[in-house]
Amino acid sequence: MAATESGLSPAVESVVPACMFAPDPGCAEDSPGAELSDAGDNQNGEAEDHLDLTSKFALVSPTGEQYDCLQKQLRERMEEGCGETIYVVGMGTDGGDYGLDERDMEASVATVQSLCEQVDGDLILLRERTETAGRVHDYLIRRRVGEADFLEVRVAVVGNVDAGKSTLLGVLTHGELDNGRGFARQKLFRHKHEMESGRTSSVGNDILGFDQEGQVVNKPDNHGGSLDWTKICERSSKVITFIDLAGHEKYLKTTVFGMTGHLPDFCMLMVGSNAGIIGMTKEHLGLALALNVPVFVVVTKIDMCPANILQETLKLLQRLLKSPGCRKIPVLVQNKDDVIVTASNFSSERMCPIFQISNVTGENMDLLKMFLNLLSPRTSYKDDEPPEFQIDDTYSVPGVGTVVSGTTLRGLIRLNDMLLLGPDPLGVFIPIVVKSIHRKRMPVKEVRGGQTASFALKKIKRSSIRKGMVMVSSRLNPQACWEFEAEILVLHHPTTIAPRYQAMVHCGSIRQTATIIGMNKTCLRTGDKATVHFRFIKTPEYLHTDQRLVFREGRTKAVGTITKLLQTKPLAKMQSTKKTFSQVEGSSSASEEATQMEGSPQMGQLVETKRMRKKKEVFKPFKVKLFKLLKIYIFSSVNHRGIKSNTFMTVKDIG
Ligand SMILES: Nc1nc2c(ncn2[C@@H]2O[C@H](COP(=O)(O)OP(=O)(O)OP(=O)(O)O)[C@@H](O)[C@H]2O)c(=O)[nH]1
Ligand SMILES: [Mg+2]
Repeated sequence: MAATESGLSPAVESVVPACMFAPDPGCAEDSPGAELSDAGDNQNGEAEDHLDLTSKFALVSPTGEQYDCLQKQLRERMEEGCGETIYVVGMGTDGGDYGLDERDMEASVATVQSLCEQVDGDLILLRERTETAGRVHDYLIRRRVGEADFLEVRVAVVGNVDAGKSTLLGVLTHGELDNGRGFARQKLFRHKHEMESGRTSSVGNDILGFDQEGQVVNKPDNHGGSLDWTKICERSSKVITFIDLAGHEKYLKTTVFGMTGHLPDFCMLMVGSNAGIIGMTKEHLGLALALNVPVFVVVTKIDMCPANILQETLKLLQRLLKSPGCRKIPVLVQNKDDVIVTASNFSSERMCPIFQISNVTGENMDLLKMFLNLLSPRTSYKDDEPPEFQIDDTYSVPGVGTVVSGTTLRGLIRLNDMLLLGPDPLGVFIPIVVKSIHRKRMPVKEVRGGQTASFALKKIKRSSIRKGMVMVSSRLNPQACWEFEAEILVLHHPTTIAPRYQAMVHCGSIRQTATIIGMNKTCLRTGDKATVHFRFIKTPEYLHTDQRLVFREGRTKAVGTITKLLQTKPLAKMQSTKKTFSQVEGSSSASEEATQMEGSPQMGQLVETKRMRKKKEVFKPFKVKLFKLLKIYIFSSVNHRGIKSNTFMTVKDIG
């Protein structure tokens, strides 16, 4: 388990072995009633001092009262882990030796089994080991879900170009090894040019399903080699959605969008062992850190990398992870025990597990799969909150109409629910009915917080929806926002940032250029922190305070948090002509009125219709002229070809 055992060179020995995180009798609480330490979070026997649940014998024959406490404790932990938790039998936090004899173990397991039934969960044995005083068992307790339900975990895959991101996803999801020449990645590409160049340029998606026992359920279709997402979801109790991102610098904007807009729970940073920490590796790691997404590292291509180069890469990697900018604890994962220890401590965010794999030979792939199966979503959601859905893509589906895809940020959305869609360029939200819901291409009746989904919408054109828009409950009385204040930290800028500086703001699925209107300092340099007043240049957006944002342009990068939402009206100078401005201003205040009328979407629609009518009136004469000119052009071009010679109009005919 330790690095030295694996024969690594002394340089790599300083990468922390996973066993360091295994609970240590010496660090257990002195008093039974003391608060649990971080390391002990995932063990049984915490708190409840008067019942002494900290003892390893607590599960052997609990009294009625103790049983109720254990059950309550398990429920809370399942809640925290969004439906699952790792439970250790045979270990207490009272400082005693670990391990139980056979009889006590049997009795304890029976208790856990009965606790599991109470919380409607399944008990899955992860590992058995022998400690000083006997046996210790590690179990995964996972809540049972119906056929149409599954736990969803999103993992963003980042790393420099050619690190093997798409290849690894191809190998994991399609169960076929790579040939080292781009075979496995082909299934992940969305565009023809990606197929031709081998380079990912868009945000790709693929899923990996695990059944209740932790076995992969993905079975590609024998003919086309494509995956049947519906079948995978039906058989799975947990589905990992991979967000395959582009490694090339020229697609950085898309990669940042993938990280902010697709709300990943975790980030898998890929490093080619032979190439090392090059190109976009640090950039992507910095992005994950800025967005507070826990990172694990996968070092690929170990089949073709000389041992000394691999050691060098690992050495540089751990130096980078430990650096003051990252403050992570790199942990080398080399066996199943390491996987369990790292997975149960991973949410602490400071630990950074490192896997070394080969997509060609499949080495260590089982460890990575086991780790993925043990990852739990990071946030739990309540169904009674007013629903909010963030749009990250739109489609036009023949026979269905406009479809939007994105993530449910909170609440519960049901079929035929009416939500407010917006904001449009004037900051208006319009009522819209959810016609059908698909989750991972599977038709469902409802989606809840933390789940990605696509909705077919009624009576709306795809062109009127853009990424970054939201669909929210009318209870929220949504307001569009042109300006906001944020606390930002400049990670990099070659010179100084001053008011009127413009850069791209990424915030959730919002991606729009914003201007700095003011700040609490005269100028900003690399490393500076400030409160900055921003204004979007094109359209108002739906924002929240406390949302994380990334502000970037070329090599300039700043990260921050929104602290205040400001003015909701468009500025006069944003409009191009005086005439249209007066039209727009009139309508904008009307639209604002509409959005302010809580729970009256019909009224919003009415104002919207009036506004549209006014606009139509203004443009009518232009439209007529344009149409006539077009007619002349068509007739004349027809005439040129000598098809019809005497029917075309002249300019005089327009009148
Ligand atoms: N020998 C060997 N080759 C690998 C391995 N993983 C990936 N490759 C090869 O490396 C090349 C690049 O892999 P990709 O999966 O396209 O890399 P990527 O990280 O997705 O690259 P971008 O999408 O451009 O960012 C392909 O030719 C793969 O066949 C591995 O473990 N061993
Ligand atoms: Mg790729």
